[in-house]
Amino acid sequence: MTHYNNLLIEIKDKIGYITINRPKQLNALNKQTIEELHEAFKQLNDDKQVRTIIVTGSGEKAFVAGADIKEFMNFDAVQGRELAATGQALLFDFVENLETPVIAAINGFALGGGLELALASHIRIAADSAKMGLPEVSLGVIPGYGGTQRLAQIIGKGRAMNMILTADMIDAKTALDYGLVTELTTLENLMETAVNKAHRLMKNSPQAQALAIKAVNASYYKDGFDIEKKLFGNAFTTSDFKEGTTAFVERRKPEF
Ligand code: DAK
Repeated sequence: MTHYNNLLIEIKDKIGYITINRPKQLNALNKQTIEELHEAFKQLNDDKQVRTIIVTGSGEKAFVAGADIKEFMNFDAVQGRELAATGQALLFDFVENLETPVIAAINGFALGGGLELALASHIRIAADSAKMGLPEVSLGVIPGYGGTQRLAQIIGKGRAMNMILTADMIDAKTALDYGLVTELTTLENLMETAVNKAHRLMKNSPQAQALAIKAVNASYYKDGFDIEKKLFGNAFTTSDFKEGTTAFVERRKPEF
């Protein structure tokens, strides 16, 4: 099996496990992790022994606390736009359109790109201690990995607008009320709950499930994803982006 620096991979009882393993950075997605995730999802999807994939974060604190702010803070508009497009193709669109069902087991903070990864997954289960949000506008940028589209698709435009414009996190109970996740459990029982769900899925036809994923997704492809990429790139030219990301690194509140 391929060696990964930032992921742990395991296959057991027809379930493929992907654990994002950068706990010191709260599993933030840097470029290398996104590339490794692409490889891992591809490898597990191509392995016909694997019938369901569970993705989670290592440690007790975070699923994924977003894209790696320290990495993207110096990007310009062209880099921002390109990286958004590459990231979506490699990971977010890729996962959404995978033939093998993907369960996101949200064990803690799922923020920005982290929530976007969960949104691209087919089923979301969370620990009752988890917190979710799209804090991008607090950094002077917008969700660039499909969040403006998929969040609204899943929880409705009004709630999505509220979450995106306030940049506030919601707790797990609210996420369940919103239908952002379909099941809550304790952190201790999270993996067991995800495994039970995987076994439930595996009773059904994988070929039909692959077709169903395609069919459900088909009704959601509109220009929105392309417009998001373009506007995301534009955000990198603003003074607010510079201020927002610099304030994060300097551990102070941004002044917009
Ligand atoms: N990136 C890099 N490092 C991060 C990080 C992140 N997103 N989140 C946390 N860390 C690091 C912290 O800097 C800290 O590192 P050290 O200072 O120890 O070296 C360590 O993880 C522990 O974090 P805290 O000390 O902050 O832990 P707390 O418990 O106090 O707070 C927190 C937990 C989750 C509330 C806080 O860490 C936090 O607010 N994190 C940032 C959340 C966030 O704003 N995430 C980014 C959302 S924006 C792009 C495409 C998409 C995007 C960007 C670019 N391109 C294509 C270019 C998407 C952007 C986003 O995801």
